[in-house]
Amino acid sequence: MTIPRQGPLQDRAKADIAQSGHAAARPSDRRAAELAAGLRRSRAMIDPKFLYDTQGCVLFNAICELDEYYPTRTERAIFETHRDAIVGALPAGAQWVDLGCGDCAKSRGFLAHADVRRYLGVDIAVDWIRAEVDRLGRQFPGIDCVAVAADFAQGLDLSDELGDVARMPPVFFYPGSSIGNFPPERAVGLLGAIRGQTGPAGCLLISADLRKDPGVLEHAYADDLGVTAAFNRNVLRVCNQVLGSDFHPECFDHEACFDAAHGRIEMHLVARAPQRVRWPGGERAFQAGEAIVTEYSYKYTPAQFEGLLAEAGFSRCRMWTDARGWFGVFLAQP
Ligand code: AVI
Repeated sequence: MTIPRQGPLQDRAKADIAQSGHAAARPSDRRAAELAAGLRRSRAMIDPKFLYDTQGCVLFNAICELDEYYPTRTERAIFETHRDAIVGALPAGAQWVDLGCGDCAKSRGFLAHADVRRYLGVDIAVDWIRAEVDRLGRQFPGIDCVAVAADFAQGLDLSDELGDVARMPPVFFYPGSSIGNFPPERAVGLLGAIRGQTGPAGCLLISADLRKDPGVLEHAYADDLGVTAAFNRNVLRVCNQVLGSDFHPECFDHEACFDAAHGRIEMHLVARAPQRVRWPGGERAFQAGEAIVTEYSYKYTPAQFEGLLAEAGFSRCRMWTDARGWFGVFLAQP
């Protein structure tokens, strides 16, 4: 199973999977308390990390195959079309730092062509990825492949693992446009932490989803088959498991709308009729039409994203995109 790149969201689901091979059956009080706090807010919220239990990850993988969900295949096409130019811009003798590496699939195409001496697969679910990193090591015997446990959504410090970055410049790799699931100020924090570890010759290869017609965006997050709706509603099932609530997922409609003021897709679950949801120690009434916010996905213009990279301390930036200019792969350098 492939889990989406770690954003502000999937870290705990990965930890559960790392520990038990499936989402935890008896989640911690902390998770329950976090869910209850979000549901009590005047605008109810469920943190998007709860979207990614085992079933949520399977549904996310299905989303990536949908006609409407262009990011995955567009990024793949950009990588394939511009592989030589991207590889040509990378430092020689690099250490490849795959942030939220999962099954390492996206790195493989680069490792076959770039001058890489070391591969660091970074993920919170280190037990889960170790087998994948070992497999990568067998495929590329000339590259020293290492799995590193880090919850980089909470802060990134790989200085011990990276060693002398002037001698072996790091190429940080963060594909999948997961940076868009962070609010911009948190995105700058993560990008700044990466910049603080590039050294003089390292760089960051990162993808971001770009602004486009809101109709295209909304369709990508509300597909005709209803896969994204199932993915979104599944979070109420997770909520019932973790919090012990009595949500009826079928009583909520999936909604995805583009908020132009914030430049983000918002995923909502909208109550179909007035209803009351109870859990041990709490309850929440929903009026018909009242929404729970479950995820933000920020979309940037190239200039806006370059601005974030500049704010984080990167002074040079190149972008590769597709013919429609829907998706951007950025190479940021000190
Ligand atoms: C993981 N992340 C980049 C996806 C996105 O597009 O923001 C999550 C997603 N949510 C609904 N569809 C996909």
